[in-house]
Amino acid sequence: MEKMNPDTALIIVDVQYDFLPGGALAVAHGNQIIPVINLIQEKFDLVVATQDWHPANHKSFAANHPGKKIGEFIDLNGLEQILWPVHCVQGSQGAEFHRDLDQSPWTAVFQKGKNPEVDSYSGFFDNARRGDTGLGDFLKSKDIKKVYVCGLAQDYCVKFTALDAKSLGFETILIADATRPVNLDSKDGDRAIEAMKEKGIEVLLSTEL
Ligand code: VGL
Ligand code: ZN
Repeated sequence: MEKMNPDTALIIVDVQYDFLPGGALAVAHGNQIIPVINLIQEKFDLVVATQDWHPANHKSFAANHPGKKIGEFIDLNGLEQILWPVHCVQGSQGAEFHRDLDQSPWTAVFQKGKNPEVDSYSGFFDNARRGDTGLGDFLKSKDIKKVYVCGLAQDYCVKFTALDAKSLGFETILIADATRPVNLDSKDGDRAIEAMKEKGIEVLLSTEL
């Protein structure tokens, strides 16, 4: 398989059991992206992954707000926060990467969502843009100019990772068939694609790489 230019990296977002069918915050058909990612990984010299990695007391969990339900919105330290089911708790099976996903090409894993006071959809920064996972500096240290983004979920962590990559100056491409939306609203996946395109993110299929 022909390799991409060495200034190019693949970012695999949150392909963890809790986001896959049967998981706590399952993305419908999320498992279908695994063989696609395994195939395209071989084209990249640099592959990194992100991992949603919450402490059990994370304030994005409805269970940590007595009387509140999943899907309700709260104010969390000045940011609007949707309440999620308990997911990707540090050390739990649900936080592990799916066993069928080939991790052997990965150079690094960037964990996010560790601060219980703020959610962290992007693999670069938390939602308040205070905490930094180090992913941006890592990519720059490797002279990466262009990033391809895939994984879960298209309308949350993939979208915000791609938007932050673009805002940091990386040429950014979404691999549309290597991501799936959680679609709390049935249009969220499509809206996420539009929001990314609007910011200059290119959308391609894995077959076009
Ligand atoms: C995600 C909701 C909460 C994601 C993570 O990976 O898209 N979504 N935490
Ligand atoms: Zn999360």
